[in-house]
Amino acid sequence: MRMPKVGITCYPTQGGSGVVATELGLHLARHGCAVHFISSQLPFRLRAYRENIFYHQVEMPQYPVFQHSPYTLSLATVMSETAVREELDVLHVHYAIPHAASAFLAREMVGRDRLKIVTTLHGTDITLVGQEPTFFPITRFVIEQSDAVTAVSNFLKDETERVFETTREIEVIPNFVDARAFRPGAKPGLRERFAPAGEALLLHASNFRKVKNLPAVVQVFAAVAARTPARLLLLGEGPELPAVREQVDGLGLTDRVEFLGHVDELQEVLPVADVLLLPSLHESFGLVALEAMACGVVPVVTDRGGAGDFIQDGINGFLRDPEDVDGMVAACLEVLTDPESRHQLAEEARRDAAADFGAPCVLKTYLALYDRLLG
Ligand code: GMT
Repeated sequence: MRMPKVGITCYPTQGGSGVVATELGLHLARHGCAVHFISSQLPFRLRAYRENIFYHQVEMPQYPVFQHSPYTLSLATVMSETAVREELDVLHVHYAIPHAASAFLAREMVGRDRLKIVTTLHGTDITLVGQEPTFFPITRFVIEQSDAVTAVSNFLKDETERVFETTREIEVIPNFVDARAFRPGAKPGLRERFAPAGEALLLHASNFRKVKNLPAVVQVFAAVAARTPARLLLLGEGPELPAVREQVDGLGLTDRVEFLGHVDELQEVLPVADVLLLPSLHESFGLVALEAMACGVVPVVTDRGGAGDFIQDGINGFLRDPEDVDGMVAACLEVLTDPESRHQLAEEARRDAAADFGAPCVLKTYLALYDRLLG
């Protein structure tokens, strides 16, 4: 069987959609597919040479009449040129805006019969950005025009159908975790470095946007730390960071909260934690919660969104309303003060993440989709 040649476009920075796209490309390449990343910057997990992986940089020329360089057009050009030169079968774009629009233009230039577009919806492209009045019609258009559309959760599929009133078939293909990299067991000495007196460790990782509901992270931690010795690790950076620092200082928690900034190798830090907190206002999937589960860390996650596809409340983690601070505190305390319950939750979490959401299982689903499209 000939393996498909796939072009992948994503946001190359630390966001979950970029992580999923990059990991998918790496797994496809290991499987024998030629994978061509087309992006403005090398995705951060691709920094070493790897067989079957190619990178095509999209330049953004500056010109005096441009107020803003038209990235969407430059991307479409590199997509179409790469598709012709490398005989790509599929352009798989992650995040609809503007990637699916560029892919649409590229396919028009190359020929509809020669190139297929797969658009994977990740969340904010539908729940936030896509609903901006200036983007709404084009988001709906590119969803309709893609040869296949996937969403990372049932929640996101339903939201897309509801908001865009589309009848386009949307296949749910969940995010996945590489359970060989994300696994229990912290590096020797690392847990002691973060919790020198043997305190419990809570962890939150995100891009520190409003949607992540950071005030709740700090409130939950404050209430937990008042009842049991604990520390909080905050990973990531973003616009809400100054407000979080202020809240932490205001509550007198400065010496119990550690800000680690961007951490590329999340799998090295996650296993030190007891609990992962993700109380977002909504979260289409919550990849970091799945990665935490694979490391045997118990997730306490928002119930608004798609996390219910992989978290069973009280069995392998907890789902709580993002405003239910007391409920999240109670869930954390159950994990931290009842060793038997903690062991069962963590073990179940690790098993479920690796079995149903492990990379090999989800990779097969994407390959089957490409196969169907290419006939
Ligand atoms: O969470 C973000 O703000 C980043 C965003 C992205 O595009 O990287 O994350 C979205 O896609 C991730 C990967 O599929 C999902 O795990 C996140 O839940 C989703 N974010 C939201 O829905 C807020």
